[in-house]
Amino acid sequence: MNIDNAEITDPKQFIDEDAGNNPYIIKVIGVGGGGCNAVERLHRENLASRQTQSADNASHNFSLVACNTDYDVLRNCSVPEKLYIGKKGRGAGNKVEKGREIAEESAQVIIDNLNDRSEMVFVTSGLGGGTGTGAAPVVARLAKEAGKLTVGVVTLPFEFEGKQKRQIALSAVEDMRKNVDALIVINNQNLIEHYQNVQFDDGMDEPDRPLVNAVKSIAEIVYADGVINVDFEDIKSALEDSKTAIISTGYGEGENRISKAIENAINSPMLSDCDISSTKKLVLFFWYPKSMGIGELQQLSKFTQGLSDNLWVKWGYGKDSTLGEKVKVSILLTGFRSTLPSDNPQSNTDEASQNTEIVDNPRRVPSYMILTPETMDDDKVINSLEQPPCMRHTAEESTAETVNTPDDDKIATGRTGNRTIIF
Ligand SMILES: Nc1nc2c(ncn2[C@@H]2O[C@H](COP(=O)(O)OP(=O)(O)OP(=O)(O)O)[C@@H](O)[C@H]2O)c(=O)[nH]1
Ligand SMILES: [Mg+2]
Repeated sequence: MNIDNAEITDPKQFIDEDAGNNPYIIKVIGVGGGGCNAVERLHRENLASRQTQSADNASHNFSLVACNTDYDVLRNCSVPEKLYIGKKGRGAGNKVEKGREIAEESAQVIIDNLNDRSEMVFVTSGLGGGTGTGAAPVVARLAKEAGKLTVGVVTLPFEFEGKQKRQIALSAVEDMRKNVDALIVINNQNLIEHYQNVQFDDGMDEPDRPLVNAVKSIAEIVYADGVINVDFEDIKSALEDSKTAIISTGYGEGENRISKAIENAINSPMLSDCDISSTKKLVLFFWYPKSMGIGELQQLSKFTQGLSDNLWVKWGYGKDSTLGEKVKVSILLTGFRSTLPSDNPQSNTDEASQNTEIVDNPRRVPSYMILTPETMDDDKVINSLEQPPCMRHTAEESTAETVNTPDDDKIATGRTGNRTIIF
């Protein structure tokens, strides 16, 4: 449909009829400017990976929707399915209440869009403006009310955007958390702190990487033909009402390749601080090469020993002859405590925020480390404590598609935010 000629008053005009009848159980809705940019990047990456990957690779089995109040953003967005909310075709002017009101007024259009085969919906948004901040919690609520497993993926503003925006965003995090099964919080400021020497064009994709990884990982796990299978109901059991999640895929090669793959998966400098030692549920699926030995499974024990005693675990595996000597691990960690950076800590005592601690200065949070008895005597571990991996971290190491090989090949370390777990 030619949206240039459309009347702005009818929200349905932006729904591309050809893109309807979504065949996938996973759907991603980007809300507001940042959210639309994120689904646009996912769309571009999808087109590129379809050309390079084999037909049975399931990592692109999901549908994408760009949702906005802003006519121009939707017109310029290459995502095929567009969901216009509003009347005037302009944004919400940084007004959260306006974004929320428009979404409530457009509830039926959103409900209609959700009325398809999707069973899991990612709602992604940049928090701090008007549309995404106000409308994303409404979209998430409607998705959950429609019975979908709902995961929010949101960004916190850069420091230069000011304290006021940060406070608005942090309060929207709480709104989101009340309306989703699990929330993934990305801190834009971490981009500047961790990718200082990266070209602007390349670096600006990094905040979207946790979303891209999460969506593709779920698609791959759900559609994989495992020898021991993990299906959508397992994913649902792990994520439902978990409030916090890390969902990612990593690769490992050489000695301790399983540990390295896990580290590669969970080690994202873009994520807001996550205390993964308090993880309640774990889903782990690995693809193994022919050369893998039974003894290598011990690396999984080392990893789970570092998590909580009452850990719920679901695991599966499949063979992948294209991996060469690499191991590939897709992982879901849910229900852990997270801390959010804030300049002015606010009360977070309600039920929805019980997993979240807002810290007044994230740099003061001590690193979290778990040491097993055997590693306590290991000089390499002690050296690693004196110079933790987060100090050695580079942009290259955090890319899930690259194999991460720590300097020290005897131990693997995983880290999110500024916490470190050694296993
Ligand atoms: N990392 C990243 N963050 C973004 C991007 N675009 C926007 N943001 C963040 O998202 C916040 C909200 O901006 P927008 O998404 O443009 O705002 P909006 O939801 O469209 O709201 P209005 O335009 O006021 O209706 C910003 O303050 C940024 O921190 C992007 O492409 N990448
Ligand atoms: Mg906008």
